[in-house]
Amino acid sequence: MNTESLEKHFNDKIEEDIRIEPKDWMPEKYRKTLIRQISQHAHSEIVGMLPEANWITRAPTLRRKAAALAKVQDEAGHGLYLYSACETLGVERDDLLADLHSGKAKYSSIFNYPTLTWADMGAIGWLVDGAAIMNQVPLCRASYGPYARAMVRICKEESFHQRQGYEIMLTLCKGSEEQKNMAQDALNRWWWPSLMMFGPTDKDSKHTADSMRWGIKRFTNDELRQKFVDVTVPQADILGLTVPDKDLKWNEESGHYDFGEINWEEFYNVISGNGPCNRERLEARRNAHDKGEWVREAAQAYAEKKSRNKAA
Ligand code: FAQ
Repeated sequence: MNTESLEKHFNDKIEEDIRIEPKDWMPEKYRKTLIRQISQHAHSEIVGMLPEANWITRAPTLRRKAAALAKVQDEAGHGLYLYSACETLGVERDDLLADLHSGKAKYSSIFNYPTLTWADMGAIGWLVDGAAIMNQVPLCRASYGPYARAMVRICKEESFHQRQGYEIMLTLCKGSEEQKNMAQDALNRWWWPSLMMFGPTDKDSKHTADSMRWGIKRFTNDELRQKFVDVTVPQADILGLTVPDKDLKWNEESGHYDFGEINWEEFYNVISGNGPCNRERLEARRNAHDKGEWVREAAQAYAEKKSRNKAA
């Protein structure tokens, strides 16, 4: 088949919602977009372990400690499924990691904010995992098979994380005045960065049009952000907390909440490497990678020995 008919075959499959698989022909731009999005997503899961890992040793009870440990381990697993999905597109994991460690590759803006109190564990689960699920459930229907399949399992685990985060918030809000204030303070600090997770406005998004056409993204950044606000505001009401947005108002006509303007200058500052914790996060990742070298070498030596024994 020539390029034109290969392209037609690809477009027909997209049109009919038939999954694209690793060995299928795909346009170079589609492949590059997937590598960019999936690797950024994988890096986000791996860097996303750091803010919460900060609280494992200080969790208030054994039950909370066990849940925090399990959550952080889940995130490591998500990163690994996503790196594997990305490798099916013909890239090497070492190269992807090198791009993360050099600061070339992006990861979610949200993980560049500090976790100052235990209530931040609740706010991250409730808001950050909540935003992640809103964005990721539609990715279970992404046109690229390995990505969509990885997302199914990830979403199941993220929804558990969201619920345990909300339960932490609920416990704090039913506790002492000091605990409730801690919960409000965490909401104040995490609300706007959570809205930024959905990316630039549709007007400013570079990749949305192509990604929607190819069935990678099923909703635009603004559509998902609006859905998140609509489901999360009533959850804040149940907690008895105030969303830190003076312009937030139910709009009878549209059937959605109107909300205030996001600080886009802050967003672009964070994604260009100048957020409150960017340097600290990259430093921690580089250190962990260097310290893990002996583990990778041992695993490699073991795999080589096994295959030699098999061949003998
Ligand atoms: N942070 O043209 P668009 C999690 C970049 S959840 C940093 O709109 P696109 C779970 C974007 O990459 C978090 N960069 O791009 C968890 C592009 O840069 P480039 C991860 C951002 O791809 C929970 C440029 O701005 N989730 O980890 C952000 O169409 C709790 C222009 O943007 C995913 O990655 C941002 N917030 O839409 C773990 C989901 N937003 O490459 C631990 C999959 C945009 O041109 C604890 N990804 N940029 O230089 C997506 O759905 C999309 O990639 C979007 C961005 C929606 C993030």
